[in-house]
Amino acid sequence: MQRAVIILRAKDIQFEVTYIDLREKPDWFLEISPHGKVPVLKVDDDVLFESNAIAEFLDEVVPPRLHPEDPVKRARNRAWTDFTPSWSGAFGKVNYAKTKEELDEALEALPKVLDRVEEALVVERGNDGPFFNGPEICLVDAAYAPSLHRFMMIEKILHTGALDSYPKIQAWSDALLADARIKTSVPEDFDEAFHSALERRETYAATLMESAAAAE
Ligand SMILES: N[C@@H](CCC(=O)N[C@@H](CS)C(=O)NCC(=O)O)C(=O)O
Repeated sequence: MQRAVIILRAKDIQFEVTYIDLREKPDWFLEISPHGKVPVLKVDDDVLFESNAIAEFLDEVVPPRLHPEDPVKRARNRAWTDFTPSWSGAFGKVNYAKTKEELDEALEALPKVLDRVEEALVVERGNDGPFFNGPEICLVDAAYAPSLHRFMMIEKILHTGALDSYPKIQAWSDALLADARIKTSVPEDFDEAFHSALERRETYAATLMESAAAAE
């Protein structure tokens, strides 16, 4: 959902957003979402689903173009967007680890994705950024920002230092999270909702949050 909202904001498109309680999906949502998943985008009477399809649609119909004009660069951007399930899966294992052991295991696996993206930021870009392709935000930024956003929140609790040896990713993350289009891509109660999800999922991060609160 956040990724679609970032793109809508980057293109200054007027929209209304309805957040869905995924534990209690309303019937009207299940009727329009073929896989019962978010996001879906309703455009007049048409319903689009799957983040990649929605992103590509928005980029085709509303300027400014967020994809590179060069077809080779565009294909490589698409390839890096296709890598996001591996990327967000690896971060998800850190965020939602239930025990210290699970956390350590997840942190040990994280360099597998971090190494590849750090290298991509060096090799693909050839400039100082701050975004994936350079000075302008692009669809790859919109795809990676949600995981970085959640991880930086987790980092305030876990202090893993996982990005310390990845200066390009750290700088990219800083630029993304400082950007108004990304800052305003989540609901106002996002921090609270994320922390509640950590508690509900009985994560290791939630136990640290509880200990910190008890010590205050
Ligand atoms: N491949 C889909 C994945 C969407 C997806 O997994 N959405 C999650 C939330 S991030 C969801 O709706 N989960 C609810 C469920 O699976 O029941 C996309 O990129 O749009």
